[in-house]
Amino acid sequence: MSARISEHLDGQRLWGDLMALARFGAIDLGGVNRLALTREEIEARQALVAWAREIGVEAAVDAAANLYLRLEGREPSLPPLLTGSHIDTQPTGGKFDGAYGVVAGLAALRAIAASGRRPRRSVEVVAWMNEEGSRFAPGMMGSAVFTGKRALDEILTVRDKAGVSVREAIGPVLEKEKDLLRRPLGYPVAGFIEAHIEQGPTLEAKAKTIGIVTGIGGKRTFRVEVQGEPAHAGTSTRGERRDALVSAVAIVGALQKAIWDDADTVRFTIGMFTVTPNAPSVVPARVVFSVDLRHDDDETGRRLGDLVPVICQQARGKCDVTVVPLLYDPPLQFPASMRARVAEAAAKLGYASMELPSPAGHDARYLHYHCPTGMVFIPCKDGISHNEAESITQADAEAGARVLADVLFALADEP
Ligand code: HGY
Ligand code: MN
Ligand code: MN
Repeated sequence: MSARISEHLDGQRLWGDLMALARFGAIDLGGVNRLALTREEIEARQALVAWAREIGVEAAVDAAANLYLRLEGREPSLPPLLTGSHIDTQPTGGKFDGAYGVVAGLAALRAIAASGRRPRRSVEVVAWMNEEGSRFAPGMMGSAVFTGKRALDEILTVRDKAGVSVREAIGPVLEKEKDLLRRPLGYPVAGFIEAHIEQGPTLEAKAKTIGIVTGIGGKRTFRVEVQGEPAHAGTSTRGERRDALVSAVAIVGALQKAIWDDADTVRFTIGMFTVTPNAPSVVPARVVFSVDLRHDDDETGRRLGDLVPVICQQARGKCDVTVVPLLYDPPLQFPASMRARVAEAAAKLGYASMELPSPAGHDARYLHYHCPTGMVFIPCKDGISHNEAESITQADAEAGARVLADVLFALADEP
């Protein structure tokens, strides 16, 4: 019987699964557009369930459409070990953000099954619903509801730009998966380990194969609604107008001036910006835009985030403005015990590793408050992500999955 589970990891199959999953929502330039709860994601979920069933792993789903692939342990009544990530993407997403963690988790289950050994605890791969938050904001809805950070009823009312609610979008998913076991939300979990691409340049620059993630930076998001009045572009004078675009541009300029810092440590992004009615000869009546503010220091994040509504009011001009806070997640540090597990597994496998923080958000952020949580990073080319050009090597994909498999088995088999 082999010493390590990772010796049974099938890297070829792992890579093949990543390429196969990327076909669901494939777009030009090698990217993927697989938004939460869309047909493309339903089809990708079906593929995951089929792959899991090949090794006798049963699938389950909960009321938030989180998908669970469970490899039973010797003592199934014990709280399971969870791994996984998300398979929804950004509109100009890559093949690997999220998908890598789910596919690597499934590869780890296959390796355990192939080893002929079963750990005490069951091990489950989870595809958390709507991590990216690009169709329905804020993101990380599935893990937030599972861990009780948000109420299911609250997220079900959120609507996308077309006015479709999460409730209306989740229906077809649960209908398609009506043959799957149903899971309660928030059940006890022994631990969560998420494998993810770094989405930054550090590991590649330092020639490290494995990232031992120390924690996740703070994140605050808002929706800003600027309300003016539609008018004729030819007959209304500037003095008469309540032009929502003029006010929105003034607000954006004031926010950037107040929040961007010379040291470039604050990540301030306005990624979504919609104008209504968005017609060439109509003075803009309404502008809605997003604010995404990140910082690894909680006091700075609090101070700068608190400025957002104040500055919006000050710079609104003749329009009305409403600022809707969506998310306030403080920075966190993963427990040393989980970081040590990742470091130990990487060292035993001979992979160069280093500790580093994650400025990007992940579902591990919420699982951290539910059970002992850690993350394993692998490098991505030039740190590119949320971009069709996102790229990793097969060797790094396999290395991360091997570390994941050994960590999962060690944690799941603990006395
Ligand atoms: O936005 C984030 O940090 C994550 O990639 N969704
Ligand atoms: Mn991600
Ligand atoms: Mn992402």
